[in-house]
Amino acid sequence: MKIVLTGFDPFGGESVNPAWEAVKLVKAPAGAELIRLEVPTVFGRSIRAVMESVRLHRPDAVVCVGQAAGRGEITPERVAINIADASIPDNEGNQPCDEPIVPDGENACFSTLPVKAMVEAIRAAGLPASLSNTAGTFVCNQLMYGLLYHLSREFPGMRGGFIHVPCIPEQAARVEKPVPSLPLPEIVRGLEAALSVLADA
Ligand code: PCA
Repeated sequence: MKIVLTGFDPFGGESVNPAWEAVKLVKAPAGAELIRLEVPTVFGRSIRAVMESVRLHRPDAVVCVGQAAGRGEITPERVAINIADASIPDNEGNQPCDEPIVPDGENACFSTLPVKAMVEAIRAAGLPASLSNTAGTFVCNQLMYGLLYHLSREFPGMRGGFIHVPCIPEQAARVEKPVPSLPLPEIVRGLEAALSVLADA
């Protein structure tokens, strides 16, 4: 099986994004091939970059990964909503307010990844995980929505979805207020556990 695995680049003044750092290190599950892609934290461009890779590689599944500062667990996302509402600018200065991602799109798209089994697999690996019911309203939610919107129309049957990961301790060490974090090797292990579910399915 082939899996496109994406991670966002640093944003919001950070110098690293644990999502891309982890994606670079994740080992493919037995019998699977991983295609890794660094995605710009930019509205619109991120969807185009991921769909370009999907059209080129025709994978069995697409798993996008992003940073969720403030979360202490690895959180597969259940749902993406059709709204872009940014509290900070993206990496090209875009800051949409209450804008639909796809003007004629459905209000929400559900992940087509086995999200609950992924949560169980991450926990079984000894790491904190829970199912999230909101991917926010910034670039991550927008990418997840755009991915699922396009997959349902162009590649029905191809699985897709999103996983948010915590900050790493090196990021938490640079700020005054307490931010939960998980060391990078643990994030990598958690993502490997999640992907193993896909390979076993
Ligand atoms: N996290 C942001 C965008 C890029 C990333 O890694 C988000 O949760 O929207």
